[in-house]
Amino acid sequence: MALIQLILHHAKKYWHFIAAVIVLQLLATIASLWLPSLNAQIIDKGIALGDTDFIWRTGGIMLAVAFLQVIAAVSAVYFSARAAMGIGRDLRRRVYRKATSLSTLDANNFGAGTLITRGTNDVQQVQMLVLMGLMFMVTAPIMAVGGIIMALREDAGMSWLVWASVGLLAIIVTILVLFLLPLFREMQERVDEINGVLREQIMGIRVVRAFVREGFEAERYRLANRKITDVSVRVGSIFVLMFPVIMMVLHIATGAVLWFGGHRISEGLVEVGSLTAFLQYLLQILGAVIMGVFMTMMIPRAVVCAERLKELLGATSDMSYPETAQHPTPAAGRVEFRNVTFGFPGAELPVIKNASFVAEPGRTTAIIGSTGAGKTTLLNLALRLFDPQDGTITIDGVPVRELTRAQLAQTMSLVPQRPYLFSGTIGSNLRFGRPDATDDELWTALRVAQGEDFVREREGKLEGAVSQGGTSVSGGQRQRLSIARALVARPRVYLFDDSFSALDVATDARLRAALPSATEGATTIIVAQRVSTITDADQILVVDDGEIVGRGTHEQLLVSSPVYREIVESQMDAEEAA
Ligand code: DCP
Ligand code: MG
Repeated sequence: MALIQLILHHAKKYWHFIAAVIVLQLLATIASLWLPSLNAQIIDKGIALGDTDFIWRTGGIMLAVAFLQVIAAVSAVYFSARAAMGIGRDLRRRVYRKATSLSTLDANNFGAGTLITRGTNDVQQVQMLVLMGLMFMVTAPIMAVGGIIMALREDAGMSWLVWASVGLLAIIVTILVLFLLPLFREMQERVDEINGVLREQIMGIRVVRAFVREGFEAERYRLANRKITDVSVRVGSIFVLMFPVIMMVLHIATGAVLWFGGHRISEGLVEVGSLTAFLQYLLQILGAVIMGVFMTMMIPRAVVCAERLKELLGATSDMSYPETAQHPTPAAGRVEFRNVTFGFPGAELPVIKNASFVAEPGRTTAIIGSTGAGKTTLLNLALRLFDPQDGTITIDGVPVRELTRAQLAQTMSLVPQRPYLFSGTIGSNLRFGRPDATDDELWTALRVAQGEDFVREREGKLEGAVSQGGTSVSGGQRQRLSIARALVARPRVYLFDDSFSALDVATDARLRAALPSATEGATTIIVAQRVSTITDADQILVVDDGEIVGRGTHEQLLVSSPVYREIVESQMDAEEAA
C-alpha cells in the first residue's frame, strides 16, 4: 500500500512520459507478436510454393515491423528511464528535506545511518521497481495473452503444451521467489547495520586509534560484514538455481514442441512454418512469465523500502515552527526562562527542573556547574532545539515557539561546546550566519575571537581550506573560528557553550576584554568551566543537577552559595598546586 501510494504520488508529475511508455510498449509488443506469424507465412506460402514475389513482399513487411519494434522499444526504455529517475530524484529530495528538518530528538531517534540508507538505497529500490514496472508491466501481460492467442491460431492442437510449460515454469519460479522474500527484508536491515557501524567507526577513528580498539572495532565490522555476506550468499544460491531451472524448462518446452510437432507435421496436421511460429510464441509466452515473476520478486523488497521511506516522510515532528512571522524579530534580546522543566523522552527524571532566570541585553549571564548539570541543555532550550515539557521561554516577551526558524537564527548565535566547521574555506565558514559579510568584518570578528594571528599565518588566509568537521585546524583554533562565526552573524543573543575552555588563561582574558565592544548591547550567555572566566559577569547562575541553586555576582555567590564556593575552592586548589 505504502509503495503504491508513494509511486502514484510521485508519478503524477511524469504522466506524459508514462503515457508515452505505455503507447510505445504496446506498439513494440504488437510488433513482436506479429513477426513469427509473418515468418510462418514466408515458410509455408513463399518457400513451400516457390513464390519469390510473396517472399520479398512479406520479408519487406517483416523488416519494417522489426524496425518499428526496435524504435518503439528503445524509445520506451528512454522514457521509462526519464520517468523512473525523475521519480527517484523527487523522492530523494523529499527524504533530504525531511531528514534535515527533523527535530534534533527525532533525528537522533532515527539515527544517521538509517537516514542515509533511506535517502540512497531505499529510494533506489523504489526507483528500480518503477523502471522495471514501466518496462515490463505493459509488455508482459500483453505478450503472454497475445502470445497464447497467436500460438493457438497457429496450432490449436498443441495448446496443452502451452499450458503445461507455463504452469511448470510458474510453479518452479514462484517456489524460488517464496524462499527469496524473507531474505530481501533481512538484506535491507543488514545494509542499515553495516552502514551504521562503518559510519560510527569512521567518525570515531581517532578515539578508536587512541584506545587501540582497532581489533574490537574490526571484529564488530567483521560481524556486520559477515551477516550481510551470509544473506547475500543465500540470495545468490537461490538466484543461481533460478537461471538453470528456467533454461531447463525452456529447453524441455522446445524439445516437446519439436517432438510432438514433428509427428503432427508428418501426419499433415500442421505446416512447418506454423510449427516454427508456435515455438517462437511459446518462448515469448515463457519470457513474459519470467518477466512477470521477476517483477513480482522485486515488489517485496521495494515494499520494505517504501514502508521505511513512508515512516520517515510521515514522521510528524513534535516540534513545528510557524511558517510566517507572527511577531517582529526580537530587537533587544531579553531572554527569559519561566519555570522551565525539560526531560529527554524516555528518561525518567527531568534534566532541567523548574528553571527561571532572565538574561538582560547588554549584560553577561554566566552559567556554571558540574558536568552533566544541564548547562548545554539550557542553551539548547533557548535555541529551541527541544521544547520544554513545562514552562515558557521567551525573547523580548515572545515565546520562542512563536518565532520562525529564520527569526530564531537571526536572533541567536550559538558557539557550540563541540564546534563544527563545514568543508570549504575559513571565509565561507565565518560567513555562515551572514553570507554578505565583508572581509573587513571577518577580520574584525577574528581579532575579537583572538584568531587573527593564526588565520594570517595560514596559507590562503580567509581563502584557506577547511576540511569537513574542521579537522584540519586545532581544537582551540576551531573554537576561535566558531566564536568568530557567531560574531559575524551579529545576533541579539550570544550563547557561548564552554567556548573558552580550549583557550589559555591569558587569551581567555583578552577575548573577554574585547568581547563587550563587539557584542554591543547584545545579551551574552556564557557557559564556563573556569571561575576566572566569569568573575566579572553581571549575573552568575549556579546549576546543579538541573536546578538553579544559586544566582548573583561572584562576590554575592561566594557568600550565599555553598555549591559555588565548592567550585571556586576546587579550582583554587588546582591553581595553587600548579
Ligand atoms: N542528556 C541526555 N540526552 C542527551 C543529552 C544529555 O539524557 N541527548 C543528559 C545527560 C546529562 C544531562 O542530560 O545528565 C545534562 O546534559 P548537558 O549536556 O546539558 O550537561 P552539561 O552541558 O551541563 O555538561 P558538560 O559540562 O559536560 O557539558
Ligand atoms: Mg555541556
